Amino acid sequence: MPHPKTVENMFECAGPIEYQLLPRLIHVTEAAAIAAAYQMGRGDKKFADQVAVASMRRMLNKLDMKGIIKIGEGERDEAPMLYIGEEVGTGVGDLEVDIAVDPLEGTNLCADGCPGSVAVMAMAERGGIFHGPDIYMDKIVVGPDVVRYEMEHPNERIDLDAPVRHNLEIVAKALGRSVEELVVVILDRPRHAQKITEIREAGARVRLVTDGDLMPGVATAIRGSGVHMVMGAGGSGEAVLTAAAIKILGGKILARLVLPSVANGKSKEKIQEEIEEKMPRLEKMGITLENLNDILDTERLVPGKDVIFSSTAVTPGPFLRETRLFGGGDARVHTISMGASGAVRFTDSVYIKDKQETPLYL
Ligand code: VTB
Ligand code: MG
Ligand code: MG
Repeated sequence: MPHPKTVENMFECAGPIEYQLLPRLIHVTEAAAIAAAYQMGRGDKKFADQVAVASMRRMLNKLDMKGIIKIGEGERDEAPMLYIGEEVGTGVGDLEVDIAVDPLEGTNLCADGCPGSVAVMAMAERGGIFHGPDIYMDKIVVGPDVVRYEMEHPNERIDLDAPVRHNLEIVAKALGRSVEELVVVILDRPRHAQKITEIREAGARVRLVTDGDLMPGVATAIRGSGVHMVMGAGGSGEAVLTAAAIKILGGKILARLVLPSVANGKSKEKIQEEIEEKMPRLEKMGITLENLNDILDTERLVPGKDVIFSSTAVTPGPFLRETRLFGGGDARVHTISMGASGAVRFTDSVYIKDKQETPLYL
């Protein structure tokens, strides 16, 4: 997708998905975020998730497209809505779209009223989104400064297998600061104990999050967000959604599938059992025991050309304000949305049902 030099040639640069669906995608994540915001802090993460899923699905079904959920709420038998393979959209028109959704990313955070929960989704043309199985992915996420630095210094590259210190030093040089000044976001999990120690020993600062490493990944590509790098294993769906945004923003993600049993240190028998259970599904996606350990880069995770992404904050995030609720169902929502042409929008939207009854709170 060519990048626009001016706003005036934006229309020519945007692909059909971006042109036709991006303005509507914003409303899809906004609606899901508002639904979830009503459940914020009520301690019921399942219900919060459920209302976000239902809202997102109703909105998706209003869009003129032939959409298929590629990353969703799980397999058909375990998820009643937005399951992998579900067809969404009106079916009108000729847009064939692959979709990745996380209607409420950070369900615990929302239920506890803590920062970091969002409604998020991405779309691309058919085949444009990696739809691996729902197992962990280890990853490193960095912003566009690092990509530029790598182009200028071909021998210095971020490497998932390199010592943590090596990667931190590259990020520090790319950002023109010291390792001590970097902030690395990582999920606070026992599986990351070693990595957290290594990051600290290398001198960088760690921000542990109890959940939600997707938006911090996006934040690495946004100056002033205070996040320079994301590391560690999280959901593969979350990694692919991160990849969609990071591809548009010119950053970089390196990832690798991790069988859950390995990450959780289970017994050998249990590991074998789980591999056997997961392998048929993996093989359908071209993943075998031989290439399971391959590095999946941004292009492999999101090969699509006409990629769009939208995320609306339910609770406050590194660069988005939370959804605020006013009288009678009115709401104010903060969203980041973007398309492959390079158009990135931060929208601060207010929805008023009755102009007489509710004065505008701006
Ligand atoms: C990961 C992470 C997500 O849930 O999927 C995590 O990527 C689940 O990991 O951002 P655990 O199984 O260790 O809890 C989130 O934190 C929230 O969906
Ligand atoms: Mg979810
Ligand atoms: Mg999630």
